[in-house]
Amino acid sequence: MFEGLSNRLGEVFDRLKKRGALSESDVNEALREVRIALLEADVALPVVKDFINSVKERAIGAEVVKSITPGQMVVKIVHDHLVELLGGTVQTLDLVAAAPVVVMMVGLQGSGKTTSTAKIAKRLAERDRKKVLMASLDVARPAAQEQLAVLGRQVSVATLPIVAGQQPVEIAKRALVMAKTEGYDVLMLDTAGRLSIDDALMLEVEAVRDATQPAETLLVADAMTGQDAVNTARIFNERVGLSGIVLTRIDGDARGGAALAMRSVTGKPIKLLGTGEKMDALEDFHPDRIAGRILGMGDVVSLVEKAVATIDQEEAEKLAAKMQKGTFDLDDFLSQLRQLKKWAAWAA
Ligand SMILES: Nc1nc2c(ncn2[C@@H]2O[C@H](COP(=O)(O)OP(=O)(O)O)[C@@H](O)[C@H]2O)c(=O)[nH]1
Ligand SMILES: [Mg+2]
Repeated sequence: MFEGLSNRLGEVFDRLKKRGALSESDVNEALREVRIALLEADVALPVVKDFINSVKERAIGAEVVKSITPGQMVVKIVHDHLVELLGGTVQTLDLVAAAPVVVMMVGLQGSGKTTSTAKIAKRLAERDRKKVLMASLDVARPAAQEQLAVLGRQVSVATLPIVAGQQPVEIAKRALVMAKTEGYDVLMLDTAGRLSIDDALMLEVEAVRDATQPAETLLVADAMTGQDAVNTARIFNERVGLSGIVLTRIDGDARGGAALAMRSVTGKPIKLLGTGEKMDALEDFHPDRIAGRILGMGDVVSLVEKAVATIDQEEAEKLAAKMQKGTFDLDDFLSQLRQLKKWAAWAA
């Protein structure tokens, strides 16, 4: 995914890179293209507006470091804002709680809940050496519980024995008892989905939540469904309260908009990506890598970072020399303050 956006922005920035100085109208022109690209990538309009406005604020009148072009500077500013929009840093599962730690998986039917449950369980068991129990609460589809049991055998993770006729909350409570008495570290609950959001689904998920107090409530959303996935995330977050999002099928040709909008619409981080049907097709969500992929310009970004670091280093050395000679004056002090302000702005 993300290729359309990357190509589109590539053309814009190629044009900018050929220019020496960057006027306000250049910035506006570039950002008009960015705006269209983001909308075409299926990013919600309010998200796009906020993004463009904050980039504009920084781009116009931003000091252009010597040895790079204004266009490269704009690329870096757009990149940094994309990273922010995507959540800043990697957010991992937070399983610091009394065992058994409950992880509840929610989402629409077919979004990849059962698959992701098994993938996460496999990773926790193999990489983090956790003792994991999985339980399917999906009584709506006849073979759903058996599907999880099959995956459990495949990844060597225990599943709760199936008792015919039990309802989701009963199953969840039984799973919790088994997890406690048999010393499991993590209990993963794979809830039932629906084709679309309805009240019965929400009530069921709320009841399971209240009965098990999950440390993590992860929404599993299909990236291919674009704006619908964003709406699903918003509603689940309002009704159930999410701690994170697992975005699946990013191996498909989905537009990147869902990933971009998810975070700002729900305020909740994307924690994991589903990258295929295999049990190890699971990745951490790295905002900087995704932003790099969207822009397709990682080389420019690192070039600017190096240029900024070099300038800062030169300035610092000059000042150090002055201080040694005792010629450090108020102007120097001011330039130090400016430097600090600049760093603060980059870091913000
Ligand atoms: N290509 C791809 N397929 C996926 C991914 N995650 C799940 N699937 C497939 O999507 C289908 C539905 O997944 P499932 O876990 O049963 O969805 P559930 O109804 O939410 O439990 C299955 O055929 C999975 O193999 C993914 O990240 N990439
Ligand atoms: Mg399922």
